[in-house]
Amino acid sequence: MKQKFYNKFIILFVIIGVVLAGMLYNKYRTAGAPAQLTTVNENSDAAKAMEAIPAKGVPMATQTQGLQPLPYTMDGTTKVFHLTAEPIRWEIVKGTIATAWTYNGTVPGPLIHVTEGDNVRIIVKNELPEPTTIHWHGIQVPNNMDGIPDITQKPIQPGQSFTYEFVAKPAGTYWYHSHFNPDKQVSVGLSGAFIIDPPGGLNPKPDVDQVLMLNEWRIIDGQTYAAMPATGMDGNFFTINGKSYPETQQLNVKVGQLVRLRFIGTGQMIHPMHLHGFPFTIVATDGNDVPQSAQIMKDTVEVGPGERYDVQFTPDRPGKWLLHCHISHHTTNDHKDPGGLMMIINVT
Ligand SMILES: [Cu+2]
Repeated sequence: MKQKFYNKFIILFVIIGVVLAGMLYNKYRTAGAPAQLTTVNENSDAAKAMEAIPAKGVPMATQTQGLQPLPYTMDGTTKVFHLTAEPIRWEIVKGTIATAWTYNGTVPGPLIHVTEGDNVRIIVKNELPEPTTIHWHGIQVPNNMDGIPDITQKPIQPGQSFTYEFVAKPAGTYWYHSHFNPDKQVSVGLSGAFIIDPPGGLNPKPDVDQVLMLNEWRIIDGQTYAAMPATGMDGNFFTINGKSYPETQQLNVKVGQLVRLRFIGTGQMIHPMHLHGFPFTIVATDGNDVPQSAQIMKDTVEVGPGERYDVQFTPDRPGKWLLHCHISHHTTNDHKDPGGLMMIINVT
């Protein structure tokens, strides 16, 4: 009788032990598993990142082209610029409208164009539904102007402003972008170009000088999501300066003119950009001039996330010459070919 009681006790003890061990194992497995192996139920950050950008009450853009030169006022010797981070509905190709988070209502944001040594002040207002900051990618700013949330500054809360101030240096092709929740915020539009001219301008001066910002978008059933490669959230639209082909800008050039293209990789994918008709020379990388003895000629340049390549060429014969990404899926609009990262260089 006594023995039977002990047997039951031991069985109960083993069952409780197995259940407890299972619970502990599960807790340990979840904590240690790579993010993509946890389910949305287990990972509230994943669930939040995969939500659509709220579209309710977001107005249509009143402008149709990004990278417009940003006007400024002078305060003594300082150039004063204003940027407002705000949601806008942005048509990236006919019939496809993204709910974008923008600077001043355009994708990309405005072009800040100054000369090396200029004192600049940029007053940033946050009209987004979440905090943000701006990082001045590649510009040699003081640490407290670098825009890193909780490391160099407090995040700019919705409705609040922050003033960035620095000397623009050195000369080159740079860009600015959100550094708060960048996986989402940069993906859905929070970036713009920042060009610093050398004193006296470029020598030789290009006849045509064009910034080309490359990005990926995820738009499903009219809803915009952050395009996050390798998470199952791949992009299905691809843009040059906020537009997919055939809405990308056509660049008009004359035979014999010096053309400078400034590629900026703002998304999370590599885009090997290929020019038909003529090779080009890579004259600057990430804002730094390439010494003439080290310059190489190519017809395809891989533009990775965050990278800038300034390339120059002089067309010697007329035609509609294509410039496009050589990852063929990136020249489609939601799987429809042609589209995406394609534009025409029209040489006359
Ligand atoms: Cu590509």
